[in-house]
Amino acid sequence: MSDIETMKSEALAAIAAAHEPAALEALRVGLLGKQGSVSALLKTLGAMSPEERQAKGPAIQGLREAVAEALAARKQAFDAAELAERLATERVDLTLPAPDAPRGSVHPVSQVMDELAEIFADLGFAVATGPEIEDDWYNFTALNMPESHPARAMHDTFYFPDQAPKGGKMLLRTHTSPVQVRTMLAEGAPLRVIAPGRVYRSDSDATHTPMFHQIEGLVIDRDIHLGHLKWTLETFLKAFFEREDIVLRLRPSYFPFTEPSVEVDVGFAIEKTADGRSRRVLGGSGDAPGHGWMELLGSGMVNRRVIEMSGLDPDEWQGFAFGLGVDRLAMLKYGMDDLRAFFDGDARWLAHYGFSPFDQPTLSSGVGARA
Ligand code: FA5
Repeated sequence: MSDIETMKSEALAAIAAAHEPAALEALRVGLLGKQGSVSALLKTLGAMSPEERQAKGPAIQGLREAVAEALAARKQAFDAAELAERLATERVDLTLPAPDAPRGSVHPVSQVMDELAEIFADLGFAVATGPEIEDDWYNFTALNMPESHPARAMHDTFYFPDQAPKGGKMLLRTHTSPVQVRTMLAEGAPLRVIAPGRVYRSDSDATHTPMFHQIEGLVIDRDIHLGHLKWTLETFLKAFFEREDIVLRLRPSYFPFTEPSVEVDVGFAIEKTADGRSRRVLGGSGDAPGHGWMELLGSGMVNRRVIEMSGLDPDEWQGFAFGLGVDRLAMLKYGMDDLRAFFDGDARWLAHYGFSPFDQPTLSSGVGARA
């Protein structure tokens, strides 16, 4: 038997006899490690003449492969045995009581999203979604903002260098309104949907963050008018703030994708709560002494051009749409002052403002958490 054959059978026998992972690892280092015997043999290949290398090379390479394979197979056997032993001995007792103080908490934005979905589901709205990396046709053009339309500049857009499929550029969507177009194109009419999600703008101060959350609402049907929009918003805001004395102020506004367009303000006052937190409580007119108006959302009747570009006949189908800032709603309901803290990831802030995961919002027991 050649030296190499002898080395191989000795190595394979030693690997087969290794009785624990540490012994196997020592063998691996001794054979294939930097100073290992097989590695040393491999290094001799470099100094051989081409003829010699042709004669001895395959045997040396074969030795390395056989040793590596045997080591891997033995290691796999050890791992499988260890797993089998753990499965046989480790147990989780699901009957044990939960810890007194659960450590995780639900972020206020997730809480408010759940509350909104609950309320709108009760009003018969389905949930629609769209991509966060959007095509500028859906984000702008189809919403009646052709290239060089001045309203595009209002959005401080993050663009990608890539070309979009329909020309123009790819971008991070600046609002949830492109989901209006995507849903009309995919599902036709009639429609009653909300589209919650993340949106992005190059903007940062106490009431603006570069990433924030919006929820879009869209109703398309025959004979829809502004009264339906006002009723829907009033009903939703009363359920969300859990009070009947909500007063809305509708102001004429401008969005290229709605006509007429309406901005909605809500009356608020500042109150000290028992735990010392200042909380903005809504209710009553914003013109009452000590009260003010806070802008909550943009809305309006869907522009005929948008209905047309979404593949529907505007003489047959009309609708209303609204878009609101979820983070601002959370601030207003739960009394936070700085929007940037929402995304700092500070565990103390979350412990203070987070919600119990066990407290699910429901319309019957109240959408506000009682944490
Ligand atoms: C829009 O984004 C329109 N798409 C809304 C709309 C939808 C109008 C459907 C008509 C029909 P606007 O840019 O005003 O509109 O933003 C809507 C809301 O998002 C604002 O009222 C505000 O609450 C919130 N918002 C806007 N920018 C920021 C930001 N940088 N940080 C946090 N919230 C923001």
